[in-house]
Amino acid sequence: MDCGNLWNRFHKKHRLWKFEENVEDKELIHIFALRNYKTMENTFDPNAAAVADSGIYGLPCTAEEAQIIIIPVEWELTTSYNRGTVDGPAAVMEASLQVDLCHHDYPDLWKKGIWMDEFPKELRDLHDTLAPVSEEIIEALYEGTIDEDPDKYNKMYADIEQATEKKNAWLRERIAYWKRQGKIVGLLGGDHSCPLAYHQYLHEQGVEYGILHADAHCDLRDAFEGFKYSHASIFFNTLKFDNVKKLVQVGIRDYCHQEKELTLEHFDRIKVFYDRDNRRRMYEGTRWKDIVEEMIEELPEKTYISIDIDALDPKLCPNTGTPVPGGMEYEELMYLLNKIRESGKEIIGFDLCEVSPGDNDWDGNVGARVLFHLCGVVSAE
Ligand SMILES: [Mn+2]
Repeated sequence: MDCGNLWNRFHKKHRLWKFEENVEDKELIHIFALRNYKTMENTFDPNAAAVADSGIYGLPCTAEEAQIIIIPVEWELTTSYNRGTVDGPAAVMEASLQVDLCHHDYPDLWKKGIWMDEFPKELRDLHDTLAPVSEEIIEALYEGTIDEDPDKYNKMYADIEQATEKKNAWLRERIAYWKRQGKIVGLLGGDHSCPLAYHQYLHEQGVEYGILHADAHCDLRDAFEGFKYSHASIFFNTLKFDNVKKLVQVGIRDYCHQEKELTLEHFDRIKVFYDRDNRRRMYEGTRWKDIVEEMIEELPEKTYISIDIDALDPKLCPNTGTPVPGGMEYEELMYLLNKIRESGKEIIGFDLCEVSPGDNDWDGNVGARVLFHLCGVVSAE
């Protein structure tokens, strides 16, 4: 797959909202929005194939009509193994057009409207400028040459930190903007460092909540490879906010000693349902239903859902940054998500990260379906 091309097509579509300085284009946006509005109300056929230039999942709704807003975050400066998740949002967008709209559990989901927001080109450009810088750092770490020129590398680390803070500030404002309009807001990564901005926003709002975190990794490292805002540190950074009452992790099967010690030290705040333990309990006759109920019991009334696609068996995400054998089956995750909704918990936000396109559209296809299901879960009455 030519990711550059995919990215261009995606941005061509979404840049429609970005030509603010150009009146002619503004009019075009208006006409475009109006036509889609009429189509959604009167003639949209949810059984037909998606047409080119329609919105995510082929839906014709405008941002105003949509109940659910997905903010794409094209960012992966700290990915240490396979890169590519920066193009995850474009891959999910593209694959979403192939998803049939009659959702098995939430058949009316499409009527609620899902809108893929913009990701400013200047932020993507900033990312692309710094990607080689972070690659050089990781290379120097690997080669053991990082200490040879501390000033140079400190400056490089600082540039990446600064850029990430700029991106996070933009994201916090964007989340706040849509929330003020009563929208349900989800983030689509990018690497797993991306949702930190969402937790910063919830901290600013003073919301007390818990997090259901599905992942192969704990992501509890106190910085990784020197990167403060590493994908492997998202929950170390998030747990610094004392309004985050509980972290419930599931699918975990690859972690370091430091992370395990942290979970033991903070056993009242971090509950890990290790993949191998879950699996062995099931081999011995415990039902997935019972394990899921234990997870839900740990969660406070307000719950945020964070999904790293690598929580799933790597057959479902072969191109993700750090695939690990084992993992959850697709339907186990769907079941867990449904049970959270059925429990009556208030789902206050969500993200899906680490979807990474390879040379076919499989990872995007799975990602688009996980995201569609998440949208059903968060918008169900
Ligand atoms: Mn992760």
